[in-house]
Amino acid sequence: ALLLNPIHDTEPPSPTKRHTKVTVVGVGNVGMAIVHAILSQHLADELALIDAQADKLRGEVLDLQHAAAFLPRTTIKSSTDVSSAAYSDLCIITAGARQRPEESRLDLLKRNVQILSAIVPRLARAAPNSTILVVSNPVDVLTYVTYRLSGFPANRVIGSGTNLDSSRFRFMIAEHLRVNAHDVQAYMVGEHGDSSVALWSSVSVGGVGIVGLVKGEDAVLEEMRERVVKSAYEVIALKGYTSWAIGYSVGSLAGTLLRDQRKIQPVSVVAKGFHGIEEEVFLSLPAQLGRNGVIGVVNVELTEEETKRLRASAKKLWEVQQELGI
Ligand code: 6V0
Repeated sequence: ALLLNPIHDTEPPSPTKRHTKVTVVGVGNVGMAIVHAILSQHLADELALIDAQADKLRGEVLDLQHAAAFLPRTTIKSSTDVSSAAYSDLCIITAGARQRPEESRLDLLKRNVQILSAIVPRLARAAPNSTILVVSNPVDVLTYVTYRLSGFPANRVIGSGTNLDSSRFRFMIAEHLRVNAHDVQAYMVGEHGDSSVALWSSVSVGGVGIVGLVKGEDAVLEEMRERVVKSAYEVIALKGYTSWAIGYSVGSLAGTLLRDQRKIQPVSVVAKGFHGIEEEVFLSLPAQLGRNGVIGVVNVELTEEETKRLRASAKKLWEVQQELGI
C-alpha cells in the first residue's frame, strides 16, 4: 500500500532554491538556548550541532527531535566532527570552558583560545562561505582569534559582543521609565563585559532624548550602567550560568543575518579606524548586518568621555592579544 495517493509527479527541489543551514558548535547551556531561539523562529532548514561530548550531544539532539511534531520541519544532525558544518550559511561558536563564579572573562581566555584553535581552522575549511558568529567568552578577543585563525574577511567574522549588554540596558531603562523595552533605543558599545561603555548621549525613548528626563540623572544612569556590567555575574551567582537572554540575543542576530534584514545591532567588529582606535581589535559598535555579515558600522557621535573609555578598552584588549602572541 502507498502512504500517499500521488496527485501528480513531484519535481525534485530546484538547486537554486535557498536552503538555510546553521551550525552551532558547543551544545552547552548557551548553545542549546540559541538552538531553541533559532528553531522557534523557523530560521533554518538544517541545523548541525557539534560538541566534543558525544553522549551529551546525542541526548540533546534526540530530545529536540522528539519535539518534531511541534516544530517546523528542520533537519537536525549532530557530530563530534567539525567538518559536518559543510555548506553552512552561519556558524555559531559557543564551545568553551564555562565562566566560574567570580572568574573574570579575561581569565577564561587561555583555556578558550586552545579550544578555538582546534575548531576554527577546520570550520573555515568546511564552510568557507559562511559567516562565523562567536559567542564564547571573552568574546571580543576570541572573535579576533577566530578572525585570524579562519582567514575570513572581517565582514564575515562577528562577535555577539554588546548585543546582550544593550538588551539588558534597554530592559533597565524601560523598567525605570515604565515603558516597553522595544521603544528604548540605547546602545552599549566597546568591550562585552567589565569596561563596556553606555552611550547615554544617544539614548531615546519613543524618539525623545533621555538626557534631562530622569530625576537625579547622573547617579541613576551610572547605577544602571553598573548593574548592566554586573548582571552576568549576578545571574551566574544565582543559577550557575546565563542562557536565555544570550540565546534570544544570538537568535535575533541570526535572524538579521540569515534573512538579510539590514538591522543595526551592536556587535563586535574590527574597530580599527573608528573613533581614533589604532589597534587591530574587535569591539562592539552599532553595525548594520545582512546576509554577508557586516555591511557597515554606524557613525555614532560619542562624547569625549565615551571616546576615551572606548579607546581604553581597545588598548586593554590589544595588550591581552599581545600577551597571547597572536
Ligand atoms: P557549557 O554549558 O560548559 O558548554 C560549553 C560546551 O562546549 C560543552 O558542551 C563542551 O563539551 C563544549 N566544548 C568544549 N570544548 C569543545 C571542543 N573542542 N569542541 C566542541 N565542543 C567543545 O558553557 P555555556 O554554554 O554556559 O557557555 C558557553 C560559552 O559562552 C562560555 O565561553 C561562556 O562564557 C560564553 N557566554 C557568552 C556570552 C556572551 O554574551 N557572549 C553570554 C553567556 C555565556
